Amino acid sequence: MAITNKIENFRMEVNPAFLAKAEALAPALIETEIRPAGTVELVPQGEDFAARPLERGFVRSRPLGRGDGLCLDFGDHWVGYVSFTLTPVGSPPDAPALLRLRFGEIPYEAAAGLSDYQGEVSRSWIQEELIHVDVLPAQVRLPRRYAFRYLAITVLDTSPKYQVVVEDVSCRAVSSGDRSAVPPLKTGDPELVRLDRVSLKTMEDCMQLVFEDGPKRDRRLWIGDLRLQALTNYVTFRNNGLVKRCLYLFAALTQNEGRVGACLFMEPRPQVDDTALFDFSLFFVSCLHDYYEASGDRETLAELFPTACRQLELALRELDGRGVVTDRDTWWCFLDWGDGLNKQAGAQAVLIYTLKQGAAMAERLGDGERAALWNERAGALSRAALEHLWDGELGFFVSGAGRQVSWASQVWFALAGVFGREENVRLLERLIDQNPGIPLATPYAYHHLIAALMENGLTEWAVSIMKDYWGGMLREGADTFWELYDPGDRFASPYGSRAVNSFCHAWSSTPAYFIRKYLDR
Ligand code: RAM
Repeated sequence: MAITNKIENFRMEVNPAFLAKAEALAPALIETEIRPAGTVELVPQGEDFAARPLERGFVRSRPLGRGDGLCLDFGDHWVGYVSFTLTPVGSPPDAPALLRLRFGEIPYEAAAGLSDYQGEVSRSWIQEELIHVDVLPAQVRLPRRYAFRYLAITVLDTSPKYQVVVEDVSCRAVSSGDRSAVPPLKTGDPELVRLDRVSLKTMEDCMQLVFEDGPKRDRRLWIGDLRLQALTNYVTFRNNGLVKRCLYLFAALTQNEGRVGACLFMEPRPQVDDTALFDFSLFFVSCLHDYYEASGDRETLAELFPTACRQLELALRELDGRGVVTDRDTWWCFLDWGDGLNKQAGAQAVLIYTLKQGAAMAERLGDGERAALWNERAGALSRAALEHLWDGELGFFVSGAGRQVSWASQVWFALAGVFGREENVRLLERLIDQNPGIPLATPYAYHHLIAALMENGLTEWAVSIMKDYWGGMLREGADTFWELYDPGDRFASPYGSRAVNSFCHAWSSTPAYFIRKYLDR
């Protein structure tokens, strides 16, 4: 299925006053100069590569001629701008130097680069450059921002008469996440400490002028990702201004009829993409609800509440005669990247979940009429779900014409609170016990499983799954958490190639949220 759901006759609706508020909240980027920690050798391991340490520290390379190279290790994941000096040795340079640079968040990317790329999303995301340096010595300043730990430099050619030395390599790392704002952890559990540390690094590298989803790809503001980043932010970096800015951006730049788009681009000017996703538009409601709960900022709540209500109204238009969200066979709702996942049941649950949040916000604003309306709709949708999507014999919610049973549907219904706690617990226990149908594919979807378990008091399971799943990435050497992790398949990708997966993806940083919200005592 094409990863696009372009809305028809798309046009952007702009609210200049909201846009101005968002612009006024643009954060300053904190810059840190990072030097390579050493050099590594990229060693093949089956189809994958590992980084084997060579030398610690790096000052300058030996003279490099045609076909020579080295791989620098910056010691951790960074997002920033790289520069280095290229000095000729031998005869006066009688030809340009031609270099190939491969940046990698993981060793595989630094080793494979563009070669053999067969994926579905653009190969232009792969961080590989060919550069000519005409005049030597030269200070090379790369104009692009990279997300990486490894930099493999290969000299494709100099000339038989001279070689080059690479020296003074530096990365100007950027982030709007201020580490000094992060409260210290209390727990002494070493696994939780590690999960928290890597979550923070993931968050930090995704905190730029907005909350980016991933600094390698797509480098933009997706609202589904924002929701989880914001939750983590409230208990870590505590940059509420950045969340507020993102909320105003989404409200300022909507699609036709005031629909909040799935994502925004910030350059060359802020604009909404033409992709619409049912759950993502509704997550404006959640983001605003959670922002108010964390900040108590009533002025923002009052100003943006109409945008939230608009998302609920638009979603309610999608109900069929039974009060169930109409299924479609396009990429109309996200939920997860699971292969063949049917979205109908999950979408229904997200709508119930956000209607309840809409009602809670209306109550906070003293708008009893609206609160009653959204509560009434949540009740009607819950009854319709129990009548048409709940299969009592199976003990699971089913989705779509094929009555598909998936983890995502059960998890979202547990979060939507259609049942009381006891029944929720039984549903989640049955789910884990029977392991039916379509599994969860991404840390984003696992977040919702952990949230459902935590909220229903199944803390031990929540912790054990979190340690197992996110811990699995750590055991595979993750410096930051990944967009997609399948413990059984390192090469899994929703995009047809792992080379374009993001290995620093903010939606995966929620262990810090769970640890700090539920476990840090
Ligand atoms: C991908 C990104 C992003 C996600 C969307 C739905 O492009 O991984 O994080 O929100 O899909």
